[in-house]
Amino acid sequence: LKRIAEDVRTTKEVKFHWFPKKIAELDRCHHLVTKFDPDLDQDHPVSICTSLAKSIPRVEYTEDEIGTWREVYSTLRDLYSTHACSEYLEAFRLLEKHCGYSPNNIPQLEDVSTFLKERTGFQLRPVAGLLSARDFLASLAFRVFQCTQYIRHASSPMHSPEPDCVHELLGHVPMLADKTFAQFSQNIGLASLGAPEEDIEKLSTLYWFTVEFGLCKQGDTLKAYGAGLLSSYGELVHALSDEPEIRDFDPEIVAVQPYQDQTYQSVYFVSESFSDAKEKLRGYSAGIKRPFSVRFDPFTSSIEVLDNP
Ligand code: HBI
Ligand code: FE
Repeated sequence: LKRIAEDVRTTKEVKFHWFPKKIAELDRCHHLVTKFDPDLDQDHPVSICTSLAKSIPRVEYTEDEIGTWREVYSTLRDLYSTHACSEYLEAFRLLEKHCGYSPNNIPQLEDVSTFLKERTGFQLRPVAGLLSARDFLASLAFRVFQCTQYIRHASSPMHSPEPDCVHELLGHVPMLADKTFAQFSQNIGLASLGAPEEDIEKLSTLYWFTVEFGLCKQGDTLKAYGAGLLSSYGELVHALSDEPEIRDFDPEIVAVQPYQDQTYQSVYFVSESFSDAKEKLRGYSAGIKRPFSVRFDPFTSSIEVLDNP
């Protein structure tokens, strides 16, 4: 947007939030938010290597940590065949075969990242905790998923108030191996670039009710694809019971649906398919007011910015 930068006196000038145009600029998208009790975070690494240029350091998890993983993994795995969507099940099978997914091993982010790159071009980047919504969404525009590497505390294996590697590896990673879902995720990211704060808020809410807590139709049944569901035994059972309200996915409605993150959701949204969700999101995103449009160039992994006429 040189025209705007150089010609600041034009009456057409519109201000918008800085956003990364090149993948290397994601180094500037690392703003952490402390939403939860910082005392719970004491044993998280304070500084970790997050550069995309370097490989992700391998972590040697302790026996205690592997014990926590084993407990969650074994419990959830039993539910997946009846509760997870087919795209998830297919990727999970491959992850067990090729990526060290097993009850006795916490997969290494570097191996998982290599796997995802081959499947959908998504890559992982280690991050120290909960990022600002703007930074987190911006990375999705580049098919980068910012991923925690530490595991929840052993005192509550079935619950973590913050994202941890159980949530990322069992919740997010299998879905990011699906082509249509990967495109859907990137599109949320692209819609967020330089968007006003209100739109970031709405896109976060859309992300919440799809990527985190989404359901989809498969044949005559409902299945889960949201990472918050697929990494929580209790909520996965709840979501597919007859307790919650189930509504059709409509971005205009979902974007302003209030939610809370302290207990199970009381409403979930069902997509017909990932292609359908992607099409609906496209329509929604077209309505976000920005003085420019963006296009991802996969050859250079950069964002082309086009001035709107
Ligand atoms: N940060 N590390 C991390 N992981 C997430 O899953 C995450 C985040 N920040 C915000 C966020 N998710 C979402 O709640 C939306 O606001 C995008
Ligand atoms: Fe998540």
